[in-house]
Amino acid sequence: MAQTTPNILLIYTGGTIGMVKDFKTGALRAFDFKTLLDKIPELQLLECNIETISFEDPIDSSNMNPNYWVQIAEIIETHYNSFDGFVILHGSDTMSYTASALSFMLENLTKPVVFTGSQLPIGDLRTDAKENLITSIQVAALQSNNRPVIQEVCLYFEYKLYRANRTTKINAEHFEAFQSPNYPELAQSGVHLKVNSEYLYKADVAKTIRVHKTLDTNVAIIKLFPGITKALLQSILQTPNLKGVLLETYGAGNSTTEPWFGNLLEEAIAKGLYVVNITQCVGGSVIMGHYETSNQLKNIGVISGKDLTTEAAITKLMWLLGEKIESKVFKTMFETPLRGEMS
Ligand code: ASN
Repeated sequence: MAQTTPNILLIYTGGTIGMVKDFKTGALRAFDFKTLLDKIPELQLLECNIETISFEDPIDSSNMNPNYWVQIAEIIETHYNSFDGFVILHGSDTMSYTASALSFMLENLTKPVVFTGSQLPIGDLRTDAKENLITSIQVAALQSNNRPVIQEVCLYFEYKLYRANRTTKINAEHFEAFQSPNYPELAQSGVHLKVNSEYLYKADVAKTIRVHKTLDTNVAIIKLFPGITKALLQSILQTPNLKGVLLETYGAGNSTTEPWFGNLLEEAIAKGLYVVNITQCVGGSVIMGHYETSNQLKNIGVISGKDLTTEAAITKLMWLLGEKIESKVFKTMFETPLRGEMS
């Protein structure tokens, strides 16, 4: 079968990657993405057609929020049939949150959506932006029998391609800023681009894409620490309209067994609050009931977040709440892998 040239849409949302240094003043300023191909001539060597769309006001990703996630999802939805792959340029700080959210929002995705960014601006002499950008485009353009090789939301950074909803930012300075602690890399970039096909998400190509745009932000993350007070937990649980809580527990999902702690959670769950148990550990999984210190959580109906990252857990919670999933199936649905986000 003759190979057609892939069409790639590059969506610029902001972040360090899109900045250039003004060599006279030394100041960093946003880059005009319309002239991207002139500024990075190497892109013309890639065997694909590239078009770009930029947020009107690019943002530092610390200002990201679900309204912007919907904006990105809508850009992909509008252009879904005209492009073979999408590359999203995003600040690294909250990239794992946005990319995890998009993995849930884009149901039946059969094309690559590759998030990337950089630690140094694209105009910096020692920048990591060029390699990240060029390889991300190559990954998005990979085809086999005129079908995209990657059919999921992923994140490319410093020579590694990860499943997006398995990633977390682990370093504020190193070029290797991300990690996927509980799932293997999807590809490595060296002299060759090595795709680990056995770990790729197997999309059902017969289904059509469905874009979900309602996210409920009435959620909270409570990180346990030795000495956490009843007053603190009580005040968080009394937040008006609170519908879901991520409890960041110790180790394999363990918490204090002081009665006030379990009682407050039990009361809140009885009133309809969803409480999800995820671990503070970078790697590994929650196994409620493994220790006595997690038995009470299991018995009062706490949901197991298993080996979800915080980023995937909070966005899955916002999304399932937004979908208004019935309470009797909410726990089962949360505990089921829906986009390869949990083991
Ligand atoms: N603060 C920047 C951002 O997340 C950091 C970066 O992109 N490296 O937008």
